[in-house]
Amino acid sequence: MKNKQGDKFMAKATVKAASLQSRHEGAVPEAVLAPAGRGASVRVESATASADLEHLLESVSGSKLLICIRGYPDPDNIGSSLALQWLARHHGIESRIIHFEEISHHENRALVKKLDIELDEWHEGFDCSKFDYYAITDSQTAELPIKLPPSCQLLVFVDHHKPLGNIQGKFVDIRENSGSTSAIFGEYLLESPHSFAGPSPEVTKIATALMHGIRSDTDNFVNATMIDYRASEFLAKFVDKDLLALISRQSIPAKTMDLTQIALQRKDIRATFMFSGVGFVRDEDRDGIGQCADYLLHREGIETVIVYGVVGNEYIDGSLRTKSHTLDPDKWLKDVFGQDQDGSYYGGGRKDKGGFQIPLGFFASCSDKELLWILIKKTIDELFYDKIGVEGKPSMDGDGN
Ligand SMILES: [Mn+2]
Repeated sequence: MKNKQGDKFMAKATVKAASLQSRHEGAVPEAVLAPAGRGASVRVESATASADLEHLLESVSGSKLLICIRGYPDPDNIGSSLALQWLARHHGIESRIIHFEEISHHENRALVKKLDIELDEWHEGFDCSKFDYYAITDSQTAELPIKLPPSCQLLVFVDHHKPLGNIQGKFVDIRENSGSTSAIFGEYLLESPHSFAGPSPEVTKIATALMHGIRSDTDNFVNATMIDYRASEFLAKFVDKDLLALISRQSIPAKTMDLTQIALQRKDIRATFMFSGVGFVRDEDRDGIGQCADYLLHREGIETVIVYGVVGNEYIDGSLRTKSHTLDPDKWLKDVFGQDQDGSYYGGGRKDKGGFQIPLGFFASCSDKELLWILIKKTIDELFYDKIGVEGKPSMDGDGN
């Protein structure tokens, strides 16, 4: 019965979104609507989005929702998940937030600990069968690393990246013109008839998490858009400023510092590009790769930095950071690495950052790690050199190890 109601909602939302599109000249993001037809997902836009979400949640009142954090938990997906949990609860929907990867970044561990956020880490014994629906926020795809029961359907999908493939959910709101998913959820809360207002410890917790999400995804508002500003203006009233400062001013872990030193030693500068292969990195230090790239981008004359390494002896993980006005990280990484056999891209990104992951597969069992790294580094570097049109000679700067 619930599904039937959900389908009804979908038809309504299609009509709403279509009428909106004609009203908003110039301000409509590229893909407001997915192609109509059987099973087509609905992409809604601001102004109806929050009302549509409220209607949908009301239509499945009494159900159980699994809110999934795809990839590594970060401020944007944690804040968004908390906000969705709050909205769902006001419609009598019980939910759990689950993540599949470890919380590896020290700031994110501080966020969860200081705000006392309840997240479940996936484990074999986790019972998915009781959930009627699932939701995904802040992710480019709706694929999960686990199999949910076939009856469990995608209820809510909200994101601000370029989507990978067609997302089929009952409510899909993808806004590439937002700097963060947290801002989109800030808008839902602002427009919610359930009055998101303090003072209450829960409102403070959610607002602080969302504000941290917006700040961290927009590089402290440098890349913020109107959606981020509007949400921040609203959330600021409820934020615990001391706590926010505490969460975002954590010291850099020694491991990240070490990794940055290695990245500097192994830097390979080609025109305005800096590449650095840091070798084998422990799984829990994986976020250090992105932090290294952030740091190296400060170097004068460098516009784009790519740091990569082998994480957990399982896959090659890389982070791209750029301040170039012309380089599109998403397109650049997709051009360099292409797709796997299933048609999924190895890399992607947005505005000023991107990343890639390439499984080592069979080669993970190679006993000579030194040799394996030489092979990996040569292969990756040649792809980069080819892309930017330089020969694979030793660089003028750095030893290029
Ligand atoms: Mn995000």
